[in-house]
Amino acid sequence: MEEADVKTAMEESLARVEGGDLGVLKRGPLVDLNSRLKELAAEDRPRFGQLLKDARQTVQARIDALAAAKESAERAARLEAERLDLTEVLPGPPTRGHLSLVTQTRDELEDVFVGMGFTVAEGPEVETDWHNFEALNIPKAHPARSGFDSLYLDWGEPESTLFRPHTSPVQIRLMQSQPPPIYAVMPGKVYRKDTPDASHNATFHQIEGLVVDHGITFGDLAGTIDEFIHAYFGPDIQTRLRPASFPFTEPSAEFEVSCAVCGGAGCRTCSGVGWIELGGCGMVHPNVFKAVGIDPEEWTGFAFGFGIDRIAIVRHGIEDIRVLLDNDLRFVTQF
Ligand code: 2U9
Repeated sequence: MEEADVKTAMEESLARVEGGDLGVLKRGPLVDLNSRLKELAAEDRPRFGQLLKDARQTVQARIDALAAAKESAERAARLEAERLDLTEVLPGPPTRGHLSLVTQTRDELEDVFVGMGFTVAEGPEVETDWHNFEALNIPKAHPARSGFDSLYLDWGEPESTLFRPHTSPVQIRLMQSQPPPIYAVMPGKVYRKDTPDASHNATFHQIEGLVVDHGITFGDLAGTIDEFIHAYFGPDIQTRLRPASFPFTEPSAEFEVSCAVCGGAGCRTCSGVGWIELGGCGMVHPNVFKAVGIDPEEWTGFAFGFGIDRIAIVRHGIEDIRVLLDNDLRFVTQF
């Protein structure tokens, strides 16, 4: 081996690097020379060893430079491809955002109930099986459980924790945290394992109410519903109650309003019947009171619940509930 061999091997290696072979120090002429070091006389080996090392360092420096250049070119290309032009200036005065129709409706409903002497309570969106079902007189085997299409979390025991499918567990927490009398509404987001259609979203908003006091009757319930419906929809709307069945109330009822679109004559919005079902209500079941340690012999109460999204589309004559979540500006800017 001559010094010239090292020089030639280095030049060839550099040429291969320029040609794109960035692995030339793993398999290439300098590697071959290195393996021939042992053929040299012992006194020559250190000198050639050093020469080869210097040559490898020169080649490695070029490899590093090329790799860095390649990476920065790729990055520049990626940035260019992903570039967003945020400089567009729309003609006319700047537009301002506003609260969504659902939030506006929730605020209006809260105002109505606060005006009637209710407080507003909130609770967690992820609930325990006990707060959501057991305490509400819906034990494990109850057929109503399957009707909730619940979304369970992979957390703790199987089916012990879920996204709440209604805001009723907030009433349970409230009754546990303070003694009666209670006059409260609970608005909030709820989750069901539903396929969205024109009248259902899988996530929607409810507002429920709870009154617990001495001597509360079904008449108080009917009067309260009538009052808030007139406060929200205006004086021309009629309300009515029809018998229903819920595990957490007894007796139970559904409440309906006369169709705002046709005035009760029958149209597409009310499916020709002149009435639109808004929600459910009833007298709090004694088992629910027992679960939270309230004596059902001393206290009575009523509860009601309805969808905020639903009441908003009825009030504004919107045919498809899904537009509430679409964020389509043609819809959003109308409210
Ligand atoms: C407690 C006791 C009783 C709340 C009630 C309903 C009937 C009801 C649904 C209507 C449409 C909600 O938006 S919706 O899916 N609600 O039918 N809710 S009685 O009863 C309670 C709640 C809590 C402790």
